This record gives sequence, structure tokens and C-alpha cells, in this order.
Amino acid sequence: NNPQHDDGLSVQTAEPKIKQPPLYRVVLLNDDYTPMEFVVEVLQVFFRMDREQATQVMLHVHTRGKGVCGVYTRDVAESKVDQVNDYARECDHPLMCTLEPE
Ligand code: TYC
Repeated sequence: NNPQHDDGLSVQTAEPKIKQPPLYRVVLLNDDYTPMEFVVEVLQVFFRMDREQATQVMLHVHTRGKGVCGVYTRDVAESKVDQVNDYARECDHPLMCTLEPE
């Protein structure tokens, strides 16, 4: 909309045009085989958690089936998911990470 050439078809508003980017939760899924210690390491390395927080999140996933590792913009969330899944596969663990819209 150009206020100098108002065609009368739209309404001008004074709102600042600040759009928040959509956010995504990076979610870790439980499985029966990945060692607890490996999950704690993943949370520390890829999600910058300290050992205490990483252990809490790991135990939450272990008992509840899934848990949030962090909330990021789309590109960052997708990159975290890929890094975790690639690393788990390299280490021959079935650990799975996915992404959910906030
Ligand atoms: N359930 C696994 C075990 O008993 C531990 C585990 C926790 C696996 C979290 C995956 O995302 C996970 N060894």
C-alpha cells in the first residue's frame, strides 16, 4: 500500500509492520535401546544444556515418551533435527528427533 496513491480499496493503518517468524519445537522421542548417557550427551552438545538439565529432559522423555529440547525458527530447528538424527545414526542408536510447530 502506497499512501501517496491511495486507490481507496484498502485501509491505511499506523501499525508497525513487525512480523514474528513462526517457531518450532524440537522434540526428542523415547525408544527402548538408546543409552541414557548418549541422550544426555546429545542434549548437552546440540542444545547447550548443562548436565543436570540434560538429565532431567532425558528422564522426562524416558518416562513420558517425548520431550521438548528447544524452540527455534524453522531453519535452526530443522538443522538441529538433522544434526541429532545424523549423529545418532552414525553411532548406531535408534534415537529420533522431530520438529513440531509451536
Ligand atoms: N529409554 C531409553 C533407555 O531406557 C533411554 C532414552 C531416553 C532413549 C530418551 C531415548 O529420547 C530418549 N535406555
